[in-house]
Amino acid sequence: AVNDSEVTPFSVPGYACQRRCTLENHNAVLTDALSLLAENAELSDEDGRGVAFRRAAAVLKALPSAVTNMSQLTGLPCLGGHSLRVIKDILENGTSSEVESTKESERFKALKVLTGIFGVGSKTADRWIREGIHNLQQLRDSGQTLNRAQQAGLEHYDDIKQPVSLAEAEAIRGIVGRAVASVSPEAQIVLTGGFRRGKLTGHDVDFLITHPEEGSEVGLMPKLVSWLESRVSFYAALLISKQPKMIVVMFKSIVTFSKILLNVISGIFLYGQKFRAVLEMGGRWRAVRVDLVVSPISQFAFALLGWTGSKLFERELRRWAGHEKGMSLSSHALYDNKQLSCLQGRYIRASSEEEIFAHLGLEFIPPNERNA
Ligand code: TTP
Ligand code: MN
Ligand code: MN
Ligand code: MN
Repeated sequence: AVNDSEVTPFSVPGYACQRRCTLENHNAVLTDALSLLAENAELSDEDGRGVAFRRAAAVLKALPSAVTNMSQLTGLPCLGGHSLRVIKDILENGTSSEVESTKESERFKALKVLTGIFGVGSKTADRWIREGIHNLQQLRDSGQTLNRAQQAGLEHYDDIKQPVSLAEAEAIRGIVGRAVASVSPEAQIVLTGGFRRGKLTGHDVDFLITHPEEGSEVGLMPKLVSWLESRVSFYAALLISKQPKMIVVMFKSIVTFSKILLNVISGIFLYGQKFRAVLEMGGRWRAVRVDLVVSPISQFAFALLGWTGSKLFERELRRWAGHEKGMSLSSHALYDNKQLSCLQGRYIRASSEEEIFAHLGLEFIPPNERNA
């Protein structure tokens, strides 16, 4: 007789933003395999294929138990023929030949190593590979011109590859928090990204900074950066007393950019700032990637939702907004494309994540269940 669980198909909604997905994953072998194929597609500039594998992996992550039989997958969304073949291969043989051969391929290995350098994307890595550069030593020997971010990325490669712990993230919150308080006493700082979703490690630490008074956040980022840059040794000393193994020795700004959106009719200025830095910490010195974002309070809920992730959850929220609601969601605003009468009315205000979900007609999903 066939076991009940083997014939009862699973059922999940079509969009990841409709699903509650904690860090508990009953199908890690399958989702690791699909994630690797997604990564390979993304590194090969095949974003469509990458998203398809990510969506398939997210469906499996959301299942309440391990898949043991293909018949359980009948009717599940986002599982295309390719993903189903990979799943079948693993259920029948323990591994997928496609995944194993991808993992072992020289091209994939080279793309992973080279794009693992902060500041190096798949296009640059691909160019280098075509010039015969497959590893860090070959890159160093090649005499390629590297920009400032890439130089720092290469110099701190091993550190940046090493996951950041929650304890390190909290320590960095302490440093950045004190810096923020010094340049703007009322400003607030929130840990976002994977740590807000309950992860215990991350590839970086993400912070969102805002000020309770609209407009007072303007100019905060450059002040914050120069404050940190000018007081590095002071902070090193301060931190040693609290966290013996972690000393801030240097703080470098690597990339800055700002986005400006202008709503002409209402005169509301929508803008945001994102700042990426390499925070070098020592004892044993180590470099940690830190992403800082400054948001005006009027956009704070959108920024918080947009920077908490996961990446797929965010993508699915935007897809839901566009396809199901005729709205545009970003980390700055929610815009109703159907409101044609009055331009001002198209922007939908929200002061909390709960309100944004409600505007989108979605059940609120708390951060720790956004691990799609
Ligand atoms: P990441 O820091 O890349 O991812 P993470 O924190 O989920 O994972 P890890 O623990 O490995 O660091 O991105 C955090 C969120 O920020 C993610 O949902 C994507 C989002 N984001 C960007 O990365 N770039 C952007 O420009 C915007 C608007 C959002
Ligand atoms: Mn479970
Ligand atoms: Mn992160
Ligand atoms: Mn980040």
